[in-house]
Amino acid sequence: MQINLAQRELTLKLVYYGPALSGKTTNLRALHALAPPAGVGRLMNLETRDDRTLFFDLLPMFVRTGSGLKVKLKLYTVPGQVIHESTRRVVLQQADGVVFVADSQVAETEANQEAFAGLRRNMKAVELPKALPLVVQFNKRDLPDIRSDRELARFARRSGTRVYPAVAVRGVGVRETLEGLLGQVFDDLVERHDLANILKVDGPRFLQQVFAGWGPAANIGVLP
Ligand SMILES: Nc1nc2c(ncn2[C@@H]2O[C@H](COP(=O)(O)OP(=O)(O)OP(=O)(O)O)[C@@H](O)[C@H]2O)c(=O)[nH]1
Ligand SMILES: [Mg+2]
Repeated sequence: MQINLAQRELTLKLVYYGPALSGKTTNLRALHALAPPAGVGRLMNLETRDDRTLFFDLLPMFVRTGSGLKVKLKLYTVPGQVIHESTRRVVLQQADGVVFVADSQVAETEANQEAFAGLRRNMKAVELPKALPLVVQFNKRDLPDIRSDRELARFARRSGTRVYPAVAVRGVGVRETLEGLLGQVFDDLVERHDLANILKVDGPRFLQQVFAGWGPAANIGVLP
C-alpha cells in the first residue's frame, strides 16, 4: 500500500497467483474488457512467449471516491510456470491482497496444491502477514472433468476462504472474484492500517464506487 496524503492518493497492489495456465492473464484481460474505459489503463503484458507470462502482467484501475480520494489499483499476475519461482516472490512483495486462480480440472488438482503451498511459502519469505486478504477462484468451469460444486463448497468450508467459480475466457465470475477480494482489502485497510478517516466511506459504498459504470458481469465473449 502506498499513500500520498498531499495528493490524496492511495495505491493498492493486488496479485493474481496460481499454477501455470490456470487463467491469471485471462482474468486481467476480462477485467479490462468489462471496466469502463475511464476506469482502467492499458493492460501491460510484460515479456511473454507463446502466450505464457515470463515476468508479469499489470492492469491499472482508477477509482475516485466521493470524498475526493483517488484510489489506484494495480493488478498483477505472476508467471505460473514452475521455473519462475523467484519472479513470483518479487511480484508478491508488498501485496495488499491475493487472488489465487485455481484450475478446476481434476487433473490439475496437484498443480493447484503445489502452487498454493508455494504461495504460502513465498508470502512468508517476503514477510506478508498470514491473514493477508485472499480469495480463491476456481476457473475453467466450462470444461469437462472438473471438481464439482460440492467439492468447491467443501474446500471453502474447510479452508475458511471465499471461493468464486469462473469462466474467465467469457468474463464470467472475474468481477465477482475481484469484488470479493476488495471487500476484504477494504476491511483490512480500516482495521489493520486504521484508514477509516482517509477513506471516509464504508465497504459497500467503496465497492459501488470501484465498479460504477461496469457492464453486466457475465458472458462478454471477447476472448478466443
Ligand atoms: N476453457 C477455458 N479456458 C480458459 C479459461 N480461462 C483461461 N483459459 C485458457 O487457458 C489458457 C491459459 O490462460 P492464461 O490466462 O494465459 O493462463 P496464465 O495463468 O496466465 O498462465 P501463465 O502465464 O503461464 O502462468 C489460455 O489458452 C486461455 O484461453 C476458462 O475459463 N475456460
Ligand atoms: Mg499469464
